[in-house]
Amino acid sequence: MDKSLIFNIFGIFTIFLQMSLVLCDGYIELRLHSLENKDHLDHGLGCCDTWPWGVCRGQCDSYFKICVTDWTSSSKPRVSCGLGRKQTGTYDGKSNIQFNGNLGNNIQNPMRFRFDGKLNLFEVMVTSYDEDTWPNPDDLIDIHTQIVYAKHGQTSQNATLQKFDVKGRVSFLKFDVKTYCAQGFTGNDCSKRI
Ligand SMILES: [Ca+2]
Ligand SMILES: [Ca+2]
Repeated sequence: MDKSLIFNIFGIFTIFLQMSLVLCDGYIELRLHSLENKDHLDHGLGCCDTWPWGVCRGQCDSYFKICVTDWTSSSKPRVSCGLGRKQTGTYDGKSNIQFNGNLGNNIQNPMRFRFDGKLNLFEVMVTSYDEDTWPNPDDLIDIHTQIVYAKHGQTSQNATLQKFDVKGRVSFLKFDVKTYCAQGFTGNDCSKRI
């Protein structure tokens, strides 16, 4: 067989493979705004910490685990964190927090998660804990979960901001989410190449 023909076939196959691997491409941007846990409670409705004589210390040492899961395909397990997971630093002695641009552990706020398939529906789950000193295990404070219908913008600047105020068992978490196409992609589902 002619060598150039083989190269052409190989080239076409490679391009086809690349196209079939990346059909859509974009980002989820998640910004934490504030946490309100007025009574400094943990998930069992007790104090996060108590002094040795049994009196509530009055604050939690809060940190957060963030888990983003694609719900577009029902075959995927719930809360697989397939789109990404992160853990913030600890806010020592703080139960009520106004988040700034730095969440600790080298995590910027807003956080950015990449998706590379059709994304219609996803779950944002934020679990908060009270950090304790060894040998005491950390206490679960709350679980905030929100299903989000994606509204893809073409860029971060023109994406629709979706604001949420999610009530957990003992606290409220405010955050917002937007989704948009990666550079080089466009369309309602970020599947068209520019
Ligand atoms: Ca504790
Ligand atoms: Ca603690």
